[in-house]
Amino acid sequence: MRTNLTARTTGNKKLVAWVERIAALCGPDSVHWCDGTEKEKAGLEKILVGKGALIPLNPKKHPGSFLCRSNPADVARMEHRTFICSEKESDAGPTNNWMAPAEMRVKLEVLFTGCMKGRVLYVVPYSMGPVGSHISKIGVEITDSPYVVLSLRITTRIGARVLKALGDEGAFVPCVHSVGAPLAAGEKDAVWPCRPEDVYIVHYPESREIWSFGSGYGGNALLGKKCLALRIASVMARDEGWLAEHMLIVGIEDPQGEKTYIAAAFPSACGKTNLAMLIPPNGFKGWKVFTVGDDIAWIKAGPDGRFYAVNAEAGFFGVAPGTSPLTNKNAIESCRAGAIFTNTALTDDGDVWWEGLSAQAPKHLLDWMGQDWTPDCGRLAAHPNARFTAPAAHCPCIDPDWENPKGVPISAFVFGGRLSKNAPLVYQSFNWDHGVYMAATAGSEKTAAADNAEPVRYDPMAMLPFCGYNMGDYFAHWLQMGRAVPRPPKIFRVNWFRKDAGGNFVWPGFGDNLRVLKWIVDRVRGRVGAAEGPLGFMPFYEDILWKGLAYSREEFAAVSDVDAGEALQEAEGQRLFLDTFAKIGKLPEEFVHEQRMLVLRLKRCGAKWRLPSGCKRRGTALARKGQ
Ligand code: O2Y
Ligand code: MN
Repeated sequence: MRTNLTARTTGNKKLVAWVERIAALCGPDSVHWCDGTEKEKAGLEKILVGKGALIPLNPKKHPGSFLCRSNPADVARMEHRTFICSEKESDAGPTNNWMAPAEMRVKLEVLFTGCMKGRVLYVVPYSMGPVGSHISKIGVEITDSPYVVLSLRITTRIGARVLKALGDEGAFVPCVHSVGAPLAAGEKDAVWPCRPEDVYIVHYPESREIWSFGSGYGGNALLGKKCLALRIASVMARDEGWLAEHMLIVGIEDPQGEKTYIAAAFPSACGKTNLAMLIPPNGFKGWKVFTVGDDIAWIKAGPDGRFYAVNAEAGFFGVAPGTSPLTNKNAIESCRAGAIFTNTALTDDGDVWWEGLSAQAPKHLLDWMGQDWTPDCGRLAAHPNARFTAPAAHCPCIDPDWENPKGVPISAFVFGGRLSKNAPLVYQSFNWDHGVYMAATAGSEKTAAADNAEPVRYDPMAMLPFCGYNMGDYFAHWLQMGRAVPRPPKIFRVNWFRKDAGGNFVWPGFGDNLRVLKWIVDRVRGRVGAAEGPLGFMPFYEDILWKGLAYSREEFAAVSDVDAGEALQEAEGQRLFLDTFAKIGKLPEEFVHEQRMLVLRLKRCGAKWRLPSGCKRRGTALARKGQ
């Protein structure tokens, strides 16, 4: 077997022995240790362009960028094929797929034997978090997909500098990935090799290993992202006393130059990347918003007792459809150069296009499957999960401290979802435990709900598909984390998606969400008071900066008022959801208490809780309530 470097490239004996073992199992034609250089990148691009897997885009529109079309059966994360193989089933918990590790290892041994025949085995050392940061971790992904190598090169830090940071004795998370399509001698390769019928995304939390077979797409194959940075890291975080969260990190700077960092968790389809790159609305002269990360935050207590967060990633893997210069100019700019687009459409002049990019679709395109497409053909041009992979460093609003190895200090945690009824625009928890309860009962309405029986898909901390251990223990870990530091961040819930009886959104969203974030900043800085509602502390109309937006007191009431009957029904939904954990003895007692208090407050507040009028003069509300 050929290898481009001798094992002496790294003195890490464990790493070398592991690579040799996996190479012997998978039987590739050669082994390539990735150094992360431009030369290596150019070589991989040449291979992929040569076989038609990457289409170079018009260099005037997107210099150094490519379009890639996946197999139509391999277009998204596959939760039903994702497993947490802990020794005990109870350690995976009721929200994960589990299989006994010994049983899974037998299955994988069969699948991986000879699976890289005819291919190159790439060894990709990568760092999640800034190289060398005390919050960062090193992973090494073995993959037979050059597309994965190029994508990891954007979304993480790879190569020689990572091997150097690893050193001879450093620990790494071993990640094995194969598209599962060995090639017989002389056999022509598929443009997107994969084996969708045999996909396995497997995590062994005790030995901290990841194995992925059969898919080349996104979270299934870029193992640093959901697999390491969330599922395995959540286990590490539990054991080591930190938090690995599905959160964006955003810095808000006021006109005086004072910056406040917020970490926010949302389930998919809630505009997380848009919030991370928000452009201040009219009326916010002098305000600036900076992006630290759009998807994954690793958070540790600092020496001053505050929580500090790093973005675990180095790039964005954002949903393309719906992203436009109007909805997210910064994302569009981030992927202008050096980007990989997957499953978007291709214009006749070598540009990419997707639904929502422009008001008018081009007259002719090649769709995400390479078929001729016209606006009247009745098909989508881009796949709904089409993605752009772009370096975070290209984001015009990237925070100057986004690679600070110390992380950035977090003042508030925000949890959201997509809820059309009753859930208010914003409220703050009464205390840490109440905030953790609010986070654990966040969720989104099921998009295709056929009935009203269970309209909310609860997604605690937006971690349902990503928590690598029993979610009941995860709740306890969160409760404990707040006690471990003297000044834990304040906790808020938001909902941008409330609708009126006619089905229209009652909050403008996008840049105007800064009005809510500003209130959050004012709360954590002790500048404004709040009304004590049944769900939490709520903003007075007077304490929101309305400049540049005509939004009446009545309209604000329509996003803030709480219908007690509906909220009690929702509380019952929460109780039923949490009962899953109560039944296995994993529901924290604090949650039972919070649940009781919530019901009690709702029963005492009358049929409808209405936001009281605050004081006309700014800041005086502080003296009234909530401090
Ligand atoms: O379909 C995929 O593989 C991507 S899923 C994803 C990608 C970027 C950020 N977040 C997510 C997610 O599912 O939360
Ligand atoms: Mn995500």
